[in-house]
Amino acid sequence: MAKLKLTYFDFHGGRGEPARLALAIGGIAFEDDRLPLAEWSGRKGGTPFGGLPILEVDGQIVTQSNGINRYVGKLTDLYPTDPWQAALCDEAMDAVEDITIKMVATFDLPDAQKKAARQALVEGPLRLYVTRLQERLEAQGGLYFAGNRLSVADLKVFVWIDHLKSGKLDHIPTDLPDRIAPRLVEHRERVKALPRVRAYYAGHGIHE
Ligand SMILES: N[C@@H](CCC(=O)N[C@@H](CS)C(=O)NCC(=O)O)C(=O)O
Repeated sequence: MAKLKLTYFDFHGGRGEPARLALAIGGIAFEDDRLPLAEWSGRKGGTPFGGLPILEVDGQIVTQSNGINRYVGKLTDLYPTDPWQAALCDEAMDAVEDITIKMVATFDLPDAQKKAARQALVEGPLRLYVTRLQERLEAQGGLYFAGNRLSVADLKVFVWIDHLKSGKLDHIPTDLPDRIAPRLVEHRERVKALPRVRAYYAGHGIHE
């Protein structure tokens, strides 16, 4: 088995979390390299595209979170082998990327501008992506985004909905998903309740 090292920031969530979860669920040993945010400015310039996560496989590195998700999904049987189901899995992951990029664009705004930008997001793209992702989930039967079983798409959407509901995003109402996409909230609860997901978070001192 290849030697894996996944480098991401030292918080739970974000673009690195689905791969951490997939590897934990799949029982694949990896070095969980968690970079303190304070060290990032000194490291950024040495990374291929100036961002994390980075996956190192036997000394070679690869970037781009969804590509990493696909790779670890293949290692852990959490990425569909059927091409159509794989496309559905990719669709959900890329949709989360789309809306993540719009949210990240508000991070460094001064507070008044951030508030206005996030209110516009809530009324526009955020509402659209949440409701449309729920529709895509329901179109596949309501339980999983692809292949009628857990995949890295479920992990990515779970991490995103968890973040939206966390209260860590100022000016984003934490009950937005509950109000407009209750099936996505149920999906989040289902993923969170998986024994290996619970064990992963318990191992990090998180018992919810
Ligand atoms: N397209 C890249 C984006 C990577 C990215 O922007 N990652 C964020 C963390 S989620 C980051 O490194 N931010 C710090 C920075 O841009 O300086 C991917 O999907 O991995």
